[in-house]
Amino acid sequence: MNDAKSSMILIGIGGAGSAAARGVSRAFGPGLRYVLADTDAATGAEGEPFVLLGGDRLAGRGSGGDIPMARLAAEDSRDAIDETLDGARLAVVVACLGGGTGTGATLAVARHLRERGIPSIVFATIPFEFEGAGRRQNATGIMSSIATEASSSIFLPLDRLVAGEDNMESAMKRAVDTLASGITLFWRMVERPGYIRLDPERVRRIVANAEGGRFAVATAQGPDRAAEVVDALSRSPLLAAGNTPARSILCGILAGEDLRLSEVGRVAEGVKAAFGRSANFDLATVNDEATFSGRLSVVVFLFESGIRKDDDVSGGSADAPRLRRQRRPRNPLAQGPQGRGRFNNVEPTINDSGVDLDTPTYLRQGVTLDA
Ligand SMILES: Nc1nc2c(ncn2[C@@H]2O[C@H](COP(=O)(O)OP(=O)(O)OP(=O)(O)O)[C@@H](O)[C@H]2O)c(=O)[nH]1
Ligand SMILES: [Mg+2]
Repeated sequence: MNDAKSSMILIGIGGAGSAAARGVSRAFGPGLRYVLADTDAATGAEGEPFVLLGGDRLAGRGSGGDIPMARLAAEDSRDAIDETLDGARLAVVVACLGGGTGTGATLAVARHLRERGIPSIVFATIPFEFEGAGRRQNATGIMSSIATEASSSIFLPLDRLVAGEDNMESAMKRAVDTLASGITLFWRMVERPGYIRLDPERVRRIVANAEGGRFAVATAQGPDRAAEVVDALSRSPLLAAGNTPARSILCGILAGEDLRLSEVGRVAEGVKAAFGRSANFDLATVNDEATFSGRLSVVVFLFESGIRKDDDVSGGSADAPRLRRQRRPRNPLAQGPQGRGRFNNVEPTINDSGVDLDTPTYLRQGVTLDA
């Protein structure tokens, strides 16, 4: 169900991106404003808010993995997308990179949101290793373009999202569940908080001024649950990013009514100690007595750039010119310094289809070289 009053909208793109957005909507319950967008007419269930991308171009049959086609389809459908954006002040986009629509349409939608002056945070997964080099190259070839268009972007390698999972089917399912639970928590921190809430305008400013992002969720129960959660988060591969310090930290605590004040303090202290005391730190709590009695779940979002601790965040909103500033595209999978010597921090060459031409041709075309 859509809540016209909400200024945050969730946009699920492509088959798997739409499944993740639907998962968030189900977990949140009524009131979450969302829309699904796909080139495949079968994605939208009856009664669901759904935009069919590229109706004339693709006739609802999906893009069949064609990234440039999916991107054109999304551009064709800008008016239909616009109809869903009325009054939106922050867009959360979720997509799974690798196929045609989740990859190509996501870039087009992120660009469209930027042109409309709506800050966006894109959650995008990178295919599993077992999906093969082609799909992974589709994803890695477009990441820096998406990072440039979106206000902030969080790229989640599926392998890291479910590290340690061996069974393929449960890994697939758990990956989407983890992604959906992180976004659900984000939503609840803003729109259905417990004792401490995040101000939606402040979140909007953080996202609008951020660059790279990371997120992870950890859950524990028992007397030491706060310390265990902090320990798990500080070791999470999803939050590790070489030497890139976090500039903004959003921390959400989900618990039942047994949440103790000392636990809130311990989590806040532990997260600050793990991810940087000089970063801007925002905390929210979310109550969930029905499912969370005894359990404590903490989500941490790290943004590599954002409003500084001493910035004035009291008034105003992110302005469109700021959204249009040039960003330095980055390789979100990189764990350390990017590039060396004269290639350090060099802008990649991206063609009109979003393909990174600095990637060697043999890699882009999936040619195997003899050793
Ligand atoms: N975890 C998980 N990931 C999935 C699942 N299905 C697809 N994916 C991931 O999502 C990526 C994109 O697949 P789809 O969403 O099917 O593709 P699409 O965006 O609809 O693109 P086209 O159908 O080619 O237009 C895949 O490469 C996988 O990494 C799933 O059931 N679970
Ligand atoms: Mg599809």
